[in-house]
Amino acid sequence: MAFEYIEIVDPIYKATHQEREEQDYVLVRPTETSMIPITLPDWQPEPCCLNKKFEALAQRIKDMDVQLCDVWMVSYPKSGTTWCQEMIWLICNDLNYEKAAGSKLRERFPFLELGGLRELPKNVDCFQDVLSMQSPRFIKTHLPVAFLPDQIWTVKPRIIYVRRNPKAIAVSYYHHSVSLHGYKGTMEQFVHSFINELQYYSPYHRHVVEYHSLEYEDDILYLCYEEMKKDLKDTMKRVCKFFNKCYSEEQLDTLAQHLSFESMKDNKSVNSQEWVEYCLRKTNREDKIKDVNSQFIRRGEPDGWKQELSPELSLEIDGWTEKKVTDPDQIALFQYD
Ligand code: PPS
Repeated sequence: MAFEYIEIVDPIYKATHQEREEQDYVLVRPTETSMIPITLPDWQPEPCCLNKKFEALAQRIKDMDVQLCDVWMVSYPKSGTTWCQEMIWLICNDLNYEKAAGSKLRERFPFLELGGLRELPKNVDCFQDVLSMQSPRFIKTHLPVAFLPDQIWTVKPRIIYVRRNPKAIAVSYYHHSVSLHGYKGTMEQFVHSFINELQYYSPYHRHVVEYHSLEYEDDILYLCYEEMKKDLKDTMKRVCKFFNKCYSEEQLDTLAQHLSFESMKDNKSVNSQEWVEYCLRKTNREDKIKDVNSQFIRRGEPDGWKQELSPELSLEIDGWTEKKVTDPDQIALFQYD
């Protein structure tokens, strides 16, 4: 077995997660990691918080065929993945806005392990969608390094990794969990379970550090949500260079407009709003459909967390980062203020 499954006994988890729609959280520890080209000394992957459903997918993902022309978009949840997916897909597809509008982002760029996290509608099988896609395949995953297919490390397709301020992630992830997972706890309880590494895909810092410690030559591109907010065109140009694509300034301006928060929010092909509505209806919370915080493309601000996170919780997140990240080379990955 390449994975070990560990029951969660933490009382915070017990107190707040039992009322979730999905209760079967579990810690998963990869045990076969010799192929992974990671530069961290004495590295061992930590157990990752996932759902028991993932057991049916874990080995299939590990053993899946990888293609050189695959494009793998990787992130910890709520880091700006959807924003990057739309940017990458358009840059790689000759800015074909018509084709983009004609099919949902989740079909153009499926979420590999979604079926291993939650119950999906009967006709949806995201893993199969990836396997049946025509090349080049665009694949979204939140999985940590040690869960990726073994063939990644020999075939070496392009990987794009995006990171975001953990305080912004905490707030965004809380609202996501309320609307999509029926989370019943408070923001404070949520942040505490995030700090205790008991949200899906936690531990957060290890996720970021491991991807930034790969020996993967020039085939990985690192992006940052806050840098995209500051200068989207600069990030777009880096992505174009990574994929050997060349567009005029005018074309890039049009793309920047297409990727703006306001435009993405109104774009049914990318905003996953029907998925949020499906989850709210399933749990008899139709009244929440119009709430600002139920919108998948919700607030889109780098500093929005300042209005939602108490100073105490903000300090707790700082203390958590200081405890988890002591290597001076890694500290910069978590400096946002
Ligand atoms: S997920 O569910 O993990 O795939 O979510 P992810 O796409 O990674 O992150 C969602 C947050 O990204 C914000 N977002 C944007 N911000 C700025 N500009 C654009 N165009 C944009 N598109 C998505 C989205 O609003 C979520 O952040 P919050 O802070 O909740 O608004």
